[in-house]
Amino acid sequence: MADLEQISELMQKGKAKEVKELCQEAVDGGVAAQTILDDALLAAMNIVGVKFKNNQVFVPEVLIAARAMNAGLEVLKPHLEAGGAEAKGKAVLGTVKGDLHDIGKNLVKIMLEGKGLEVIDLGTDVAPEKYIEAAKENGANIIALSALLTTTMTQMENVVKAAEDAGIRDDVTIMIGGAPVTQSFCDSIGADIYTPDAATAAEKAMEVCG
Ligand code: B1M
Repeated sequence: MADLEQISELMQKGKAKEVKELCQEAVDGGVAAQTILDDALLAAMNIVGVKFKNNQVFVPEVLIAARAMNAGLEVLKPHLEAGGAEAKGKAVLGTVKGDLHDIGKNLVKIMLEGKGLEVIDLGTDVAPEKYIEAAKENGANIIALSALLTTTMTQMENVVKAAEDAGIRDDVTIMIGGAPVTQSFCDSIGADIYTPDAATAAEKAMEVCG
C-alpha cells in the first residue's frame, strides 16, 4: 500500500502522475481521504513553503508541487465531500484581486459542495465588483474570500465596502480566510466570519444556510 511519506516526497518533487496514482492506491487501501490530505499533501506543501521562504526552492518548483497537489486533490475530492447533513444555499467564492493562489480556495470549494452548497467559483484575481455582480445575479447567501498574500488581504475590505455600496451588505454573509488572515483582521474590516481552514469554513457555512 502507498505510504504517506512517499506521497509527500513525490509531491515535493512535483510528480503529479505518481502522486495521483499513490493517492488512489491509498484511498483504495482504506486510508481516510482527510488523513491523506493532512499528512501527505498539506504536509508536503508546508515543507515546500518553508523551502520557498528560505530560497531553497523557487517559483517553478513551487508551481509544479502545486500541480501535483491538485492532481492528488482530484482523487480525494469525492471522498472528502462524503456524508453529513446538507445545507441549502449559494456561495460566491474566489481568491481576491492580485492573488493567484488557488489551492486553499479549491479546498474550500470542495468542502462547501460537500455540505450541499452551490458554489459559484470565480477563480483567482477577482475584483471586488465581480463578487458583487455574481452574488446579485445568483442570489447568493455567502461571499467567500481567500487571500494568501499580506499585500492582497487588504482587498477583502474593498469587497465589504463594495457590498455596502451595492446595497446588498445585509443580504450576504462575508466569509474570509487564507494563511495571513486572522479573526482580528476580520473584525477590523467588518467581514462576518473568519475560519482558519476549509473544513471549518464549511461548518460555518452550514450554520448560515442550514
Ligand atoms: Co506563493 N507565497 N507566491 N505561490 N505560496 C506564499 C503564500 C508565501 C507565504 C511563501 C513564503 O514566502 N513562505 C508568500 C507570501 C508572503 C506574504 O505575503 N507574507 C508567497 C509569495 C511571496 C508569492 C509570490 C509573491 C512569489 C513571487 O512571485 N516572488 C507569488 C505571488 C503570485 C500572486 O499571487 N500574485 C507567489 C506564487 C506562488 C505560486 C504560483 C508559485 C504557487 C501558487 C500555485 C497555486 O495556488 N495554484 C505558490 C504557493 C503554492 C505558495 C505556498 C508555498 C503554498 C500555498 C498553498 O497552496 N498552501 C505558500 C507558503 C505557505 O502557505 N506555506 C506561498 C496549501 C493550501 C491548502 O493552504 O491556501 O493557506 P492555504 O489554505 C488553507 C487555509 O489558509 C484556509 O483553508 C486551507 C486549509 O484548509 N483557507 C481558507 C484558504 N482560503 C480560505 C477561505 C476561507 C476559509 C479558509 O473562507 C472563505
